Amino acid sequence: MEPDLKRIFSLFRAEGTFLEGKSFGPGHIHDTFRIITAEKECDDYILQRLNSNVFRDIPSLQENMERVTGHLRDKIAAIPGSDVKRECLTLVPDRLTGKSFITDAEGRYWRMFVFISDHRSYEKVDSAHKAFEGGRITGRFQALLADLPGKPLSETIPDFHNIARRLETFHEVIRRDPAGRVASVRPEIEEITRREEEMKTIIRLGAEGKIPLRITHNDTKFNNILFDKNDRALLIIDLDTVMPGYVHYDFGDAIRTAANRTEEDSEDLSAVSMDIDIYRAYAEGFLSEARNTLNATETEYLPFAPKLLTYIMATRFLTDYIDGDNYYKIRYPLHNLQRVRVQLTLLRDMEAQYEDMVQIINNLIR
Ligand code: ADP
Ligand code: GN1
Ligand code: MG
Repeated sequence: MEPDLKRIFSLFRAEGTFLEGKSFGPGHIHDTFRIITAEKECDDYILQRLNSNVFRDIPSLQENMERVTGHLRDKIAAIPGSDVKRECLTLVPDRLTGKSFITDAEGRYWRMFVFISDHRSYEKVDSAHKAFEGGRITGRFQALLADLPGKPLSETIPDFHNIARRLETFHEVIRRDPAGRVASVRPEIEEITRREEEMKTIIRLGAEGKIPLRITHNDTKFNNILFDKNDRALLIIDLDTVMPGYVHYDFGDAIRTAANRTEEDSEDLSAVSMDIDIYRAYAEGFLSEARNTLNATETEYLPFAPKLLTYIMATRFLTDYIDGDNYYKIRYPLHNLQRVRVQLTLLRDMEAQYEDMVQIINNLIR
């Protein structure tokens, strides 16, 4: 049944009259709607019905979100010339309780943000300038959250980027083969399994105490960065997975998406490759903000991060395909498998360019 957006909107402490609500954006996880208000001077809003299959504890997730947006708001407000309303997400409270979410009659959770007007977002990146800007805003995000006070953030999805755990799940679903698809994806399974040990490098360094857990975004896919009309990066959105993690997760996922010459689900595998100029520009922007917070081992392993995140996504998409497509939204039956093939193609290309990737970071930190 279609949700009654007008009624749900009325439960939040928003300004303006509901004019229209429609599906919005490219997200794979929540149901996202843009609410347009009747008055020109009032903001529009983003209303989201949250995916509680993916996020099992929405109250804890929203508590993270309130702490993170509150901290960012205070710090950004202190930067001369900043525009807090456009450089930070604004949660709209429930009219009755003041909480940052509501539940509907079916027990589904909803939340609302002020819509960042007149923004741009990109699935792929066609200029070094946009890449630098994306890197800068993600590096700044990391630096601004380094002094978040209080207890550690909740793990909204436990072991989200823990590749050892992801691989356990992967092998478990292969054993069950619930949709009878394993026989048709043997080459892809082999590509994953032969890289398993190499891909545990980052968690191994963490366990050895060589790299620290930080507050990371964990979903720095390029379309989660919003730009203004002059292509200056405003902010990074989609804060559901902000939680303790390694810096490599943020750098890696951004390169995976920004430096790929085509979309994550491109039908044309020959178009998939990593643009090293985009990698360089993103790294430059990222390090311009984050380099002083990183230790030598963290920077040394930055070039490895894009390979890891591309591999993690290949593993997750393939797990979901074998499982019968229960996690990611798909638009056609082989959609997840196409995503797997794109990620594996991209990974092979990163491997081919790895020496250059290392050299670029070495030059930037010299
Ligand atoms: P998902 O986890 O499903 O990707 P997001 O939180 O990223 O959900 O939101 C989905 C899309 O909605 C984004 O890609 C973006 O286009 C849009 N969006 C989300 N929040 C805002 C906002 N405050 N202002 C403008 N657009 C937004
Ligand atoms: C999901 O929410 P969205 O669409 O930005 C996923 C990410 C993946 C991405 C792949 C909570 O991100 O981990 O990298 O799809 N988010 C979650 O497109 O699983
Ligand atoms: Mg998103």
